[in-house]
Amino acid sequence: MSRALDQKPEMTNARADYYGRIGEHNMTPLWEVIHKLLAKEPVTQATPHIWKYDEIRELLLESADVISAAEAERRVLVLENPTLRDQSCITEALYAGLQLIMPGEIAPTHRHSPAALRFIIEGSRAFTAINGEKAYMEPGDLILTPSWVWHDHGHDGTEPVVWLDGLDIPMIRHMGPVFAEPYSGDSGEFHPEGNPSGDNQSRYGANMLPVGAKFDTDNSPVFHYPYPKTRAALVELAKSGHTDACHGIKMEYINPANGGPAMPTLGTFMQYLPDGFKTETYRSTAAWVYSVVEGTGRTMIGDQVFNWSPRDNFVVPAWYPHHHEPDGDAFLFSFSDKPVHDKLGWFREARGAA
Ligand code: GTQ
Repeated sequence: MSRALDQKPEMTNARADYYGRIGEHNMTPLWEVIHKLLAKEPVTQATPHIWKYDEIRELLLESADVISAAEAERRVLVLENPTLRDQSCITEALYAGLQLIMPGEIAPTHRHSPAALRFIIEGSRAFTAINGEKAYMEPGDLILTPSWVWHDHGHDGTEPVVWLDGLDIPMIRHMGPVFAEPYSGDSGEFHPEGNPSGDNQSRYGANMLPVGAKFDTDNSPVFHYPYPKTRAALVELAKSGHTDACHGIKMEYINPANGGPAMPTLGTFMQYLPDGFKTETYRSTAAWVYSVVEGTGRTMIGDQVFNWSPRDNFVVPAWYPHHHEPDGDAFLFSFSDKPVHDKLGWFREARGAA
């Protein structure tokens, strides 16, 4: 017979009395909690959830009447997991938010130890400047602001621009080392202009590296991945039939300098689910935040069904079995804490029905 790790010892008066006395010294018996500390399988406090864009868009746009981007520092509605409210997180390890910037507005330069990704949801011609180099936004683009780089946001276009922010704040907060700093240089609260827009892509994003290039971080030197290029690659790959049963055609954005994830703490992915393709059930120790780019369909997470359309965002917490059923061609962006699980040897996945 195998030993069960989930059996609590019986409580007796003598034990209760003893626990009370050791409690006064800030001690507690491991044997009362070991089954929770060492659960058989990953347990998450997070709940699967979808934020339907058409239900929240007006509220999000209304935030522009409530506060300016400059006064807010970052005008963001944080996507809080329903069972982790007031903790500014979408899973135990991940932060997500929807950021709005209006034409002509600015969000001043700052930097922080948490890393951020921006996945553009609506609008055009806003930009993130990284060390003064502008990345102009179009829907479906991915822009990175790795740990400790100066960044500000601005808007040279004519319509509201909204993007999904993904940050590693909760995991860093858990470990301790969150630092943040506003920029104040000779140029005021904005970093001076840096390289011309697009420089990072020509320098590092053409399957070539400048001779003698050296890198002292695991962050991708490419910080802007425009959607048309990503999309075209996935569509071409689908033609050759290299489709994964659990993921369709799914590609990770990488750091061209080391072949690893684009940032060391946040994995970023785009997946194409061709018309008629249903994925097989999948689960992983890593959690997933999805943003629907194109197409409609549904994702079964545990025993719940989440119907999605473009611009919806939904979360698959750790170890939840899930699968996707697109109605036609669909493109889904996702980000995840997977790189951390990989690096530390914790990553596990299960493919197919359990
Ligand atoms: O744009 O730098 O959603 O610093 C949260 C913190 C966005 C940002 C967020 C941030 C930012």
